Amino acid sequence: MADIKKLEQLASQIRRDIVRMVHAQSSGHPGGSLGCTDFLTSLYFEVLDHQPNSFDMDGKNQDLFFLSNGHISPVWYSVLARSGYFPVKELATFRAIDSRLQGHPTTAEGLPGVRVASGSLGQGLSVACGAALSKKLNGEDKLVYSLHGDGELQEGQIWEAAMFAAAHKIDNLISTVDYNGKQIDGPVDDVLPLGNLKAKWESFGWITLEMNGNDIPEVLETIKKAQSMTGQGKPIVILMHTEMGMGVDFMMGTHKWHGVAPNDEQLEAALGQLEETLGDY
Ligand SMILES: Cc1ncc(C[n+]2csc(CCOP(=O)(O)OP(=O)(O)O)c2C)c(N)n1
Ligand SMILES: [Mg+2]
Repeated sequence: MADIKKLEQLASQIRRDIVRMVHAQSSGHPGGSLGCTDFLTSLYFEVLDHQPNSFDMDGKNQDLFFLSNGHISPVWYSVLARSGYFPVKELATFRAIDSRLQGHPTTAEGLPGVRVASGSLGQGLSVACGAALSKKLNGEDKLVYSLHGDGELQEGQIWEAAMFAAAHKIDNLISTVDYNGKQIDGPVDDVLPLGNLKAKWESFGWITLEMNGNDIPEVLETIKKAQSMTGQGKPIVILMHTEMGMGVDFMMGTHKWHGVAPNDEQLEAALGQLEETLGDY
């Protein structure tokens, strides 16, 4: 039985980390990070069968996660650190020269938890398909998870990978779309509409679920449902409705905080809305 209160406290601390990291370097992406905090907290602290203290690139006999929308690195780095992949105090080096915590994750720095570079949108689903297929070929029963932005779905490579996954019956893969309706330049519907996204994924041969990504109990319940549907010959995608900037009132309801850092006053205002539960780094 998941301790929801504990996960919510973790999420509050992780949101503090996000705004503090981005503020400290005056650069980074708070909007999508705050929107995906509840999902990534649930995934890393409750769902994944993983070994944070003995990281290796292969991740054999572990569940794997691939972040495809790499610009939301602040939330991922905080979740990785706080789940034990590397020291929490290293979050203070976010985006610094020679840091292991580059603006967009790369493997060159050797940061535990990162198995592929991301930030160039569209590539992560192909990577997740390859990893999931390898697990099947190796006879492993572990699962592969991936996260994608909704704006990211405008990349053609996503749909090549979607076709590939269905054709090869990759049924140990649970992908999630951060369906916040927003991207760097404005509403997704204004930039390049996705149409009926559920129908689109289903027509590509995927089992398609939906959830409110800012409701931890619903996230856990939906992932559990997705897990129960693995092994049925089809890949699974969860359309996750989120609010960009969730948790900080002036960052919500707009795409403007996709990649903008708060100034000193805005940081104070943001921190005033996010309880410090585990101690700041
Ligand atoms: C291949 C590629 N093209 C363009 C960009 C620039 N870019 C960075 S984030 C972004 C918007 C992505 O929107 P979405 O996936 O919805 O992320 P959100 O704004 O919701 O965090 C774009 C176009 C990129 N990183 N990679
Ligand atoms: Mg988006």
